[in-house]
Amino acid sequence: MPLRKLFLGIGANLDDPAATLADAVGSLARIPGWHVDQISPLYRTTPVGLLDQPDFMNAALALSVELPDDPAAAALEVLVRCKELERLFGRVASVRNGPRRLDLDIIALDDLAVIQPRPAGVDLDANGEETAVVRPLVVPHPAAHERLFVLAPLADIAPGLHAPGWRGSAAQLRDARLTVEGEGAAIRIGAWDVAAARWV
Ligand code: PH2
Ligand code: MG
Ligand code: MG
Repeated sequence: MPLRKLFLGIGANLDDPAATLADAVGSLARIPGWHVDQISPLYRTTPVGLLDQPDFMNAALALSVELPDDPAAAALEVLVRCKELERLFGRVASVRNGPRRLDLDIIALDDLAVIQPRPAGVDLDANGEETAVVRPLVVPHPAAHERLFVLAPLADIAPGLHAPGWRGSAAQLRDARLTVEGEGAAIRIGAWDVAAARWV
C-alpha cells in the first residue's frame, strides 16, 4: 500500500469549535497507517454559502496515509474514515453548507483526480439516493480553489501545492481570493502548540 499525501480541510462552528478541531487532529493521528505531518494555524472565518450561522473555525492538515493503489478506492477509504470521525464527534444531518460540529473535507490526495459515487449511507448531508448521485465524491475538492477559508490555512502549510485542475498554487489562489473576500473573511487566531495539542 503506497503512502499518499493527503490534504484535509477541517472546520466547525457549533459548541467549542477550537476544542473539537484539536480533538479531531488527535483522532486522525490515531488512525492506524495515518500520520499527521503538518497542522496549519487556526482561522476564524466568515460563513460561506449559508450566511446566517455562527463564524467557523477552519484549519488545514497535511497527512501521510497508507491507502490502496487504486485511486477511487483510496479516495473512498479516506471519505469513509472522515465520515466516521464526523459521526463520532456528534455531527448530525443538517442542511447543505449549514452549521456543523465537525467537517472534514478532502482538499487533495496526491496528484489524483477522482470522481466517484458516494457509498450509500456514508454522507450525513445526503438525505437520499438523489444527493449521493448528484453530488459524487470529487477529488480535488471542487470548491477548494474558490474558498478563502480553505486556501488561507492550506497556503500556510503547502504554499506550492498545485492540485490537478488548479490554475495556480495554493498561495497564488489564496492571494486571488484575498482580493475578493477581503482580509476579514479569514483571520488567523492561533498557532498549533505541539505540547498542548491545541492551537494557542
Ligand atoms: N463549510 C461549509 C459551508 N461554509 N464557511 C466557512 N467559513 N467555513 C467552512 O468550513 C464552511 C463554510 C460547508 O462545508
Ligand atoms: Mg465542507
Ligand atoms: Mg464536508
